[in-house]
Amino acid sequence: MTVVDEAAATAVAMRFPAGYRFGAATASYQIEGAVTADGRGQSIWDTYAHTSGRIRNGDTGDVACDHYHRWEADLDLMASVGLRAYRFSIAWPRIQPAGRGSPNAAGLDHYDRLVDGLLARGIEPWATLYHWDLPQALEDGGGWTSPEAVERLAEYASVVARRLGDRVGHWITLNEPRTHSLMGYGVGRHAPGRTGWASAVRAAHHMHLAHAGATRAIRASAPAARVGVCHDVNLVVPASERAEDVAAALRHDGALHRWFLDPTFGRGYPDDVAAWYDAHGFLDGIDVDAVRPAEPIDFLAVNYYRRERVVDAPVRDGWGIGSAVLEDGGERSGNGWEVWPDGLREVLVRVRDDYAPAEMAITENGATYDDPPPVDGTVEDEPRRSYLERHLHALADARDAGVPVEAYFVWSLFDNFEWAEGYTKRFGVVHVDFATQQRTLKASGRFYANILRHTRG
Ligand code: GCO
Repeated sequence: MTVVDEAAATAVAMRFPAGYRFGAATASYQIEGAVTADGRGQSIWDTYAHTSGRIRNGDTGDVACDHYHRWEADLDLMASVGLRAYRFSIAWPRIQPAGRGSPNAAGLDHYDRLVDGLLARGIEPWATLYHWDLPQALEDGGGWTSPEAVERLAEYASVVARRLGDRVGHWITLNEPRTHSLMGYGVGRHAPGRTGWASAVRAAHHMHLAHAGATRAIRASAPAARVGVCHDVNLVVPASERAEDVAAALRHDGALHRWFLDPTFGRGYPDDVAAWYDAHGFLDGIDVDAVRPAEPIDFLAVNYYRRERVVDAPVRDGWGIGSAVLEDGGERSGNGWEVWPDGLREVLVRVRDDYAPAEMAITENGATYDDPPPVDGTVEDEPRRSYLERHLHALADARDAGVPVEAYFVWSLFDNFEWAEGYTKRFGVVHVDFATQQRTLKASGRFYANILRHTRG
């Protein structure tokens, strides 16, 4: 740690109370590997990744970070960084290999040990029930476009909560239903690779209902649990003052954010987007009122990465909502996302003003960069360190403005399987050599550890 880094870490740390919940996040398919171990069933990501042409370089999550086997050493690493909380996801096909019925004991045992291992190291477990690895058997029956998925998620939730609910205090039902529905069931760039805006809207509809059912199921088994759902919220702004761009930005924000946030807070779907969808036939066969009786949440989990500058764009073949995001200009991270630290504050303030959640958490925030290779036991990833520093100041600004954001999780702990990008995009504060499985703390990770040291409770 250089003198400059030390001063920067102290400057961040002094803006947070002692013991503030600083953590890191991961997701099962992105890190676990061991896809056939101990009775795990197949997920839509196994199928998708093994379909030629889908993933960059033909990468798959077959091995990933091999975390399923290395979890103990990985927990030691988390403890050495000083993490106070860890957000992980549970692989549904390890628990119910075919997506239904009696659980696979070995799968439950794995997460049981993981949770105990976290608690033994003083790290608070935050469990995401579903981070996109749907059992393939359910997809074969229609996946998220079928109402069957709603019932299945509730059954799975109750199995898991019965086993872990006595020790896991924070539950996130779904990770980013927006991304999962649009990318997986709309543009086909994620598993299961289905296309059509109507199928995405239908999938999202069932995710809303499934979140409510899973929330009830968790509470029935773990009455003290705090339950939330995770939405990704970018800062959306019109790229110009032209009325067309302003209107496009409103539609864009409506389809990507309000379509998800409004039902979460019991408001049903937003009228403007519903009218657009209706006019395009995207709501055929959907009972829009079914999402109105929302299940209250204890906290809202928000993933924040970037700003989107939106322009008006033509709708082709009934596809989309007539918006496009500018792909150049401004500061960009390694996958082209615009880096806009103050957007973290703006998004939190906006969500607080519009929806007034009792509590919030940033459950993902981070960036990919073309890191240099490890040298002398470290990776000099100054751009990521700086990203982290600036976003943590924005988080402190939001807290200073009275936003009740009680935890922060960096995405991600490890370099991992970045979905369609395979292993080409590294998001970790820990470098992973995928040939040797060697872990190396990056400069950003040292910086984070230093902040954690200075905020020790
Ligand atoms: C997400 C995903 C992560 C991604 C990250 C970077 O929730 O979008 O949770 O799995 O890896 O966002 O793209």
